[in-house]
Amino acid sequence: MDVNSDCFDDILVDLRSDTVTRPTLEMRQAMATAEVGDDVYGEDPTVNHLQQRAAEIFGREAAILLPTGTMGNQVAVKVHTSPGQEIICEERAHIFNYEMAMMSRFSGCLPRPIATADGFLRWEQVRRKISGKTYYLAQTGLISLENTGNMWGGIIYPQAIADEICDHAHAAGLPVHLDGARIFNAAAALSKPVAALTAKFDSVMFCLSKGLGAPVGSLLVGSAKFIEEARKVRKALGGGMRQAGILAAAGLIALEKHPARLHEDHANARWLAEGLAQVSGVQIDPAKAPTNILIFDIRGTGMNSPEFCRKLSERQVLASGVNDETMRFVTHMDVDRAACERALRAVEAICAHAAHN
Ligand code: TLP
Repeated sequence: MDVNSDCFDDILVDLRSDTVTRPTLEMRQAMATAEVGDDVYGEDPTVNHLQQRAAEIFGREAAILLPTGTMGNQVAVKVHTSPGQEIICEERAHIFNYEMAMMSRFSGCLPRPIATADGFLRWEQVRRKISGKTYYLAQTGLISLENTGNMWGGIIYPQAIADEICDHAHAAGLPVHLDGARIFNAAAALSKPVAALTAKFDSVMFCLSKGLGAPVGSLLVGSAKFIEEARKVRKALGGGMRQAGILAAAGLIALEKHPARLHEDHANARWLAEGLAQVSGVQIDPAKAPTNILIFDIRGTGMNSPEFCRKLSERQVLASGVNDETMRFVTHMDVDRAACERALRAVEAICAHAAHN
């Protein structure tokens, strides 16, 4: 029996997130036979191998495995900042909206979000939000960017804009962190190595558990000194795992093999976006969805997102609403073109039905 099969396989199309993928048979076999040790002692050979490969691929001195992207981002925030500082990020950033206010709770920092028209911070906007050196102002401690931009529809930072922010920030003595949960999607779409996209950042977090399809795991990469500090903070957060080689074994397959297939998810997303753009009441610009995430407006359908999701689920399609008026579809390893076709037919049907009522 295929260990991945379950009773929903034939009917359910799950577009809620690329986090929903289940490990492949190859991953499960690698997990079963992984060499392990106690990683809190630094003795898990499979974890060490994964960390070394991540550091090599990103052209960095060191890397550390963490259970989640959230922990990776928050460990980076803690290492880069001191309590009472501010962190500049974009208004829809994951680090600001979906990480349980941990910048404040754990690092004692105040987020300083900036609204943008297109999801990309520009140096000029950032510059204006950097605190003056007056003694009574909370000082800026960190700038954080996100690539791809999740809630902006998987958009890819133009390299020159990201580089300019990093260069000026460094000149001002400020570190820049990258939430690169889906940086491999950006790299695949641009046919560029992740190292080239991320070279100027002080630290990069990326996820194995999104488009790369691993069951668990994110890595933080940076200088040896930064990662040494990150190891202490990870432990403080309860993220010191023991025989984590079981997870790293699946992660290694995700890291080495799965970047090469991300273009399939992008082609499926583009195909879906083009289909959705034809549906009356749905608004999406396929040209603005370069990777695997589609964010689209459903106001014209007369339905709100909970209703839209409910009607889709009645047709065996799972999706999530970003807010009342906006939906998100995410393509991934476990949805092929046929599944995307089923999802599009479901959208067409519920919208046609809504239009008649
Ligand atoms: N994103 C999840 C949800 O939390 C929204 C998703 O389904 O997209 N950075 C970015 C850009 C992310 O999209 C996510 C997860 C994270 C960080 C956090 O990763 P995890 O879920 O591993 O903590």
